[in-house]
Amino acid sequence: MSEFVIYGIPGSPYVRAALLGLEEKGCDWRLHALPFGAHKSPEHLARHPFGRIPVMDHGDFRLYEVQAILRYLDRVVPEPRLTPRDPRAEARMNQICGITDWYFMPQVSAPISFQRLVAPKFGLPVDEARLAAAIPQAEISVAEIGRVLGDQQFMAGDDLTIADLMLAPQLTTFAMTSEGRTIVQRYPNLVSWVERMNARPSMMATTWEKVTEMAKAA
Ligand SMILES: N[C@@H](CCC(=O)N[C@@H](CS)C(=O)NCC(=O)O)C(=O)O
Repeated sequence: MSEFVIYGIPGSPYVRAALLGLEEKGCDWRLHALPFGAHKSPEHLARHPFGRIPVMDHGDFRLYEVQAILRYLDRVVPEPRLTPRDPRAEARMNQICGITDWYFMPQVSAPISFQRLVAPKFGLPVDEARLAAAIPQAEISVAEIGRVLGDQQFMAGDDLTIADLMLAPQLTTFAMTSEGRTIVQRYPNLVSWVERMNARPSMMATTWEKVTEMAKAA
């Protein structure tokens, strides 16, 4: 099987979600690291006209959008399976993927986690007013994710699925911020899920530090 190549910037939660899928499947992959801001360069816009990361190459097949990447990966590398067979569990997986893309990313990760953890690393100003205004929506997102998780081990049941891989880079990072820690701690089931996810070899292999080291070594 051809190697998978991921174009992205170390630290991006969407890049990490793609890498998690590759790690969970035990695939050979390589990061084509881009410097901060290079996702808007003509070279990258030729790969991804919307100027986002990641982009994946698998042989002569190029794909962007992390849900599409993870679903493709689950088809071409069937084991371990990351999509439930049960229709309702699959629907829950899809629901969490949608919540991650439509609510958690724009309403929690961008206004809170990015400001607290990413902006300072790149010398960007922190917009405290935007951050404070995002707290009520963050509380809704976290409460709803906690409700969906219930007493299951993973977001769509007792097996790891694409939903966990989509959400983990964002929710575990949010839980590292002071605001996120306070909110997540209200839900012991989510605290356990965060610990369970952080303990997975795939998560440990794709921390910001590890991916930055890989980018430097490439
Ligand atoms: N729906 C896209 C979202 C990707 C995304 O938003 N990636 C962020 C990095 S985590 C990005 O490229 N941000 C650059 C920007 O918003 O200009 C996907 O699944 O790939």
